[in-house]
Amino acid sequence: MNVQTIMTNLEAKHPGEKEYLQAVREVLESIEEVYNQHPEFEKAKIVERLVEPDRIFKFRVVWVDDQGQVQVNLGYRVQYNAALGAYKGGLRFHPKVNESMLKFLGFEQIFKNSLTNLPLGGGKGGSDFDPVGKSDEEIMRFCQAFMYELWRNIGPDQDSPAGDVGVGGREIGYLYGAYKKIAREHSTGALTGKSYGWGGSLMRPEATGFGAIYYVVRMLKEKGEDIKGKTIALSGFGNVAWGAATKAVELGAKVVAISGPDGVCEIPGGINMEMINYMLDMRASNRNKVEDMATKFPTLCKFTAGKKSWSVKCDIACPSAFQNELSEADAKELIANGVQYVAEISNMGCQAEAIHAIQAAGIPFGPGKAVNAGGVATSGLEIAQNAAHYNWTAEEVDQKLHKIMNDIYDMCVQYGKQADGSINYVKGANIAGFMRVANAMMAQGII
Ligand code: 2IT
Repeated sequence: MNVQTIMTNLEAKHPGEKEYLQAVREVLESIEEVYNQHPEFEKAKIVERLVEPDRIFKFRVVWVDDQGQVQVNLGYRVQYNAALGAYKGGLRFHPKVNESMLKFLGFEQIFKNSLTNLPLGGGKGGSDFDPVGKSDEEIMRFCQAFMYELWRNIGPDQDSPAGDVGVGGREIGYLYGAYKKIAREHSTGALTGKSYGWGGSLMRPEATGFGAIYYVVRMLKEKGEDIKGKTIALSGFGNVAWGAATKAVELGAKVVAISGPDGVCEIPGGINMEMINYMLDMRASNRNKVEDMATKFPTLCKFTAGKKSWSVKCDIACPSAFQNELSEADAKELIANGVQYVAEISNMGCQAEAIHAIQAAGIPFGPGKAVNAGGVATSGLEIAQNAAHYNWTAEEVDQKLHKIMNDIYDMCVQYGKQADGSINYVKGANIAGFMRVANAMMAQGII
């Protein structure tokens, strides 16, 4: 494989699909060396097959808002690769959603799901629907309209969506209710992230953030350090930041920043449980303003409009909101302020130049597809429980999640250890994730 030749062809075929091309380039660059040691991969055109999704569904979603106005959105589901199992991946509702964004997320999902060692293929979907400012009824009507179209293409043995940015427990409830009504399929794993009591798994809401902190703990341990007493800057205040903050505080770390599209909330004394719980109210309000935290806790937080979490001095920086949210300039500011570790909890949270700057400074960098894999892993555990018509206890799920994250960490070290003893977690995650998919594709023939 020649990465540049493949990228030139892809750029010509998919012009302007920035995020998709960025995600593909990052993976190809890190697997190139290993790939070229396997002439059978080249002969079977594994990479050329892997970079194009199996199929993409794109559909119109029509719904009526509270004013009686007809609204028209676009819906998508990208079924990317099923070598390891039925398609699996979240749904993102955000005004910037387009095909490129969902292709990047679906492509990343293939390798992330592979890292979990569960039988999960890769997929992603969503809509350009903007949940900000929408009423609960509008959210419900939109979810129902979205499912009118999507239901035919999903199912526990076919494709199982979950949440992502803009899609949480409430949305999954409405989507699942609509799915059951239309498909007449009940108690199945056609969607994950359901609430406990009607098919959901305990610990699924916490899983992405908890898993990420389990991974970060291992990154620190590698250097003989403990998370206790470390300061952490998170971004966003959604499900991912909420779970990470909960586990970080439990382990004695201090979360000193969260953020929103409006700015950053600095929390010099560290976030407390009351504030962490308030993050849930902030999300449910659909206002999408982190300033609400400072309004509610004025003596503990300081809000600064237009600033990001990366302007706050911290030991560990964890992007946990959106792709490309941490730029090269942000990385340099973090480095100047003494950051010791960076771990992406969002998907592709760092721009490529930011990752290069962090790695060049000798700072360990954990990539999203490994760090945040606990979310989809626990979705896999939810499907397993659904198939068995059984529920595991929170301790059982957490134990399995913890083991999966430890195994992912070990695989990243195995494939990412450099000659000088340092660990390139990006390379480790990409190679480990890729090899399992490539071997499955080889075994299943040219299809
Ligand atoms: O990016 C992700 O891994 C998710 N949004 C979760 C996917 C899932 O199917 O649980």
